[in-house]
Amino acid sequence: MTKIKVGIVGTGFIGPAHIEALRRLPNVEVAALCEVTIELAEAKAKQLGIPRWYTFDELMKQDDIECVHICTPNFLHYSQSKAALLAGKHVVCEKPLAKDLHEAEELVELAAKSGKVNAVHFNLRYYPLVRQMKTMREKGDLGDVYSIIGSYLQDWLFYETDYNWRLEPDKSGDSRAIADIGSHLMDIIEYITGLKTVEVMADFNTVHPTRKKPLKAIETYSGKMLQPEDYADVNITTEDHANVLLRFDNGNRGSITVSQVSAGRKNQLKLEISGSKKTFAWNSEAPNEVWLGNRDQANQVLMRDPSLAYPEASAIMTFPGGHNEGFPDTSKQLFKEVYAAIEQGKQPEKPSYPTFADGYRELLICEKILESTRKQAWVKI
Ligand code: SOE
Repeated sequence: MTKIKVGIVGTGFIGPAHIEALRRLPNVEVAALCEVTIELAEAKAKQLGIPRWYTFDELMKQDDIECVHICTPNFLHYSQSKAALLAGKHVVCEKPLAKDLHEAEELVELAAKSGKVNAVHFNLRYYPLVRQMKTMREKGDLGDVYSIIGSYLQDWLFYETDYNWRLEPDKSGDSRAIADIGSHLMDIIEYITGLKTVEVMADFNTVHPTRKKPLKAIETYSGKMLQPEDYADVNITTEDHANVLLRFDNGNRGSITVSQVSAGRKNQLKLEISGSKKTFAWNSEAPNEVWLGNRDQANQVLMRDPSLAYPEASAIMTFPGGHNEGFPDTSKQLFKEVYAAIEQGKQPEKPSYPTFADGYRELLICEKILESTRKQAWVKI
């Protein structure tokens, strides 16, 4: 069997997560990586056990590399995805797809013209019980959606001494908490319910208007290791915390809260979707169970188990019930669907995985949320 050769662009927090997930697929070989300098590329390749290493431009010239994964800071996603498509490669890009809507639009068009497979790493869709909730809704088990309450809370930016490139708008964009984690939440809300968000009213807060920037380079989540003398003061303009009211295209309402300064909440997405038949409640920190709330009978807890779920959801489970699956499995399941398409050589008409068009949609929602907090008014999407 010839395996599909893949190149990884960027090796911070998420690049190695892509590598691990790809290594669990039988039809894929992680053949190369690239970094900003050839020295760093070599060091990372040796550390991660990757046989070939390059700078970005050199990686693009490798004809045997069929697909690249863009795992760099946000401001590079557009130029690197564009270059990869122009070099004739399939592209899996981290979210957000680009820094603004114009860039994202261009990528959607370019990808469509190229016919190459394009995907965005909205991996939370691949928690099996997220797919189960979507399938239950499609089969009518939820009924009409009455209300949605969501939150995504983290604490890795809790202290003013916590720092990362995501705090710098020129690298990350003008929104932070909403773009970084609110985007996942907004994506799975639309994915599960099938509704479109049509209007938003947002209120942002920057809890730490000044932060202490480390004087040496650090990677996502590793700032906890620094000492006080290693910092300089920096003004922060992006949000640590945001509340957003939502109106959906069925006329009903919802709200989300996102925060990167909630002590003890490491990486918790919670969702409560109430319909005319029941309520779904799910928490990403305990992803192997979903609570099903009923008005006229006892509430239920459905555990992730391929023998209990709809086939659409058990298709993305590898292990039996009680053998918990988590964050690393989500990327594996997403890539499994992406590489099935790559085997066919082109983007399918109706991809099962999130595409550049979904990346565009998320940027559009985030941009409207930003506009709303600036105007302190409802904004239509
Ligand atoms: C950082 O906040 C981050 O890594 C996000 O960028 C991811 O999308 C999410 O998985 C966890 O947190």
